[in-house]
Amino acid sequence: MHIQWYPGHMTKAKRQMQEDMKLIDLVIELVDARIPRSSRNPDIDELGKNKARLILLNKADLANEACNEAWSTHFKERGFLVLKIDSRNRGNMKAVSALIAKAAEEKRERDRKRGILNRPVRAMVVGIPNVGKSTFINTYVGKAGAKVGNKPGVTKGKQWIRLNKGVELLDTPGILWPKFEDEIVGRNLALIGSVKDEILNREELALELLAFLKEKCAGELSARYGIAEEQEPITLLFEIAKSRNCLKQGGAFDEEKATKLLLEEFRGGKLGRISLERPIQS
Ligand SMILES: Nc1nc2c(ncn2[C@@H]2O[C@H](COP(=O)(O)OP(=O)(O)OP(=O)(O)O)[C@@H](O)[C@H]2O)c(=O)[nH]1
Ligand SMILES: [Mg+2]
Repeated sequence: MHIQWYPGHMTKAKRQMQEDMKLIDLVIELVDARIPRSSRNPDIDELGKNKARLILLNKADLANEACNEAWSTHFKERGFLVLKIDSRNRGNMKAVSALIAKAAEEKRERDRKRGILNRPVRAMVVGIPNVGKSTFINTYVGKAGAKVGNKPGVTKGKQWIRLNKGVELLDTPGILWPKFEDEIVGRNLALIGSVKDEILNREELALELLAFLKEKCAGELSARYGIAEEQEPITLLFEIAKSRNCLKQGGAFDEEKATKLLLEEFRGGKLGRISLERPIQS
């Protein structure tokens, strides 16, 4: 499935991020724990190459726990400071603070040598659309300062959130990249809801999800919808429409409604904690 979504505000946002890199000490990169590979913007490594780096595996509550562990190890082995979190949960934020402090040690040392005391750590929060950047900032800060919404493209411009914890956070709009090298990356981003739904062929996406679930997560579809899994994706979709009584006017089964329902339930974790990617064994 060929998917591409790079609206104008993302080009602008990327330019702005490049500009703001000069002002910050640390890049906090949120990736989606269900697709840590596909949700890493390749531009970030280049943009943040001389900065301290932190990776948060966000929405870890929606991803498979064994995969979360494997991904944490994967990124740690590559020299990143990593934490898996549910950004809506305040209880996770103490560990984040500790990690930010660790990431900023070098900066503080540099400051000390130059006689600067207590200059706050400035961090830019980056990541793909809808990954939870604004939610993370609000929970970390303890109040709703940044606008949040369950669709991609909610944050349109940058916004500094100043804290009295010695940290300043910069919220940024989620950005994608002009071309996905791999079609699977586009598919994965669409499945978790980081691509605007209006540009997608949703039924095709649902069929790809069904094929994936049937193969990699045996039992989940039958547990949720009471259907036999050994059927073609298109039949599975029809079976879901049947089991959930998705009907058109006149009584025919409505695949479009079933598509919507399936994608929403997957995105909301109703089908269980499902990771779409595992680290490649090296
Ligand atoms: N289950 C779960 N949902 C989360 C988590 N973090 C954020 N969300 C939800 O994800 C949706 C998107 O959150 P936002 O904070 O607006 O995402 P964003 O990265 O700022 O998005 P843009 O501004 O569009 O780039 C909201 O519905 C949040 O409630 C998490 O850790 N777990
Ligand atoms: Mg936002």
